[in-house]
Amino acid sequence: MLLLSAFAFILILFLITFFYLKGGDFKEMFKENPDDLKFDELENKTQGWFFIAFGIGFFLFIIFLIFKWGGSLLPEAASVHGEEYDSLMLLTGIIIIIVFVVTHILLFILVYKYAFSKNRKPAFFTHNLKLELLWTALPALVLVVLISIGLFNWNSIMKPLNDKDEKVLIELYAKQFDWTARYAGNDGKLGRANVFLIKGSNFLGIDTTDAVAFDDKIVKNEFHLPVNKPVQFVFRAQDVMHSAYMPHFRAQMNCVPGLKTQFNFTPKYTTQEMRRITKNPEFDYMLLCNKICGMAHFSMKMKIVVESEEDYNKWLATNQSFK
Ligand SMILES: [Cu+2]
Repeated sequence: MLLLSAFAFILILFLITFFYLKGGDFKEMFKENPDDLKFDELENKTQGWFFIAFGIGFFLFIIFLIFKWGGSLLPEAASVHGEEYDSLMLLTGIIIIIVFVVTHILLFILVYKYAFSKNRKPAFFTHNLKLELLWTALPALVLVVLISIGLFNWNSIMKPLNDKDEKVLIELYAKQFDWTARYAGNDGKLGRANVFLIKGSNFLGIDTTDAVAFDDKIVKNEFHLPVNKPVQFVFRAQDVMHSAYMPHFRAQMNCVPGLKTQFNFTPKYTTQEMRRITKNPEFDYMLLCNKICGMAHFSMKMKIVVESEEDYNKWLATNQSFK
């Protein structure tokens, strides 16, 4: 309803402006000599007021949108690195909002203030060093700060876990159109695998001669993670590019055929805790595909359950080893 009235408001403003400038008046705008112009001061002032009114309507609409849709943003990050990620996002958002508000207030007010007047000649200058320095250096400085923070965050997030680190090692395998998780098993290592070895029920192309692969566990439909323990992910794709997207953990990585990619994060909240935080008893973590990879791309998802290490170990024990 509010949305409709906002549109109606804009439409009415547009119609008033249109009928106000009756057809022939448009030609007047393009006359070369200002003395030939038939516009009077009053008409220009009115146009200026229309702009102010439009500006106010525009800002009211933005405020309405923030209240209406602001709540549909992602909940609090559920991974340790997600906090850094979110604070950078917040900083970027604050800078953008300040620039947006200031430039738009100026836009509408300056149009009103400097409407055409016969008694005023526009200033003419070809170059202003101070001005150019200001609008080059200021955005450059802001970008340097944002990008530096981003690079530090990126490096700390992307650093692969050490071989000696306590961790869970999981391979996420993408194909049109589902996900498969492979757990490293007791040896903490994933066996060799290659798409050229795919045959019959061995749809991950696991090397059946590699003893390291024997205790690997293949999991479909949903996979589990222990809370507060680093998880090292390795990604593979069979056919086209996919993208492993786990929005609640602020994690996304491309899955590329013929190439292994990796990412690690530490889950901070169990599914149960997140249900309390989001006040949604049906909340579930999800792994989604975030590359449009074909007709059934939308259905390419897998549930993630985060639980205590004890429950996680119990669940893992119910899954069979590869061989
Ligand atoms: Cu996909």
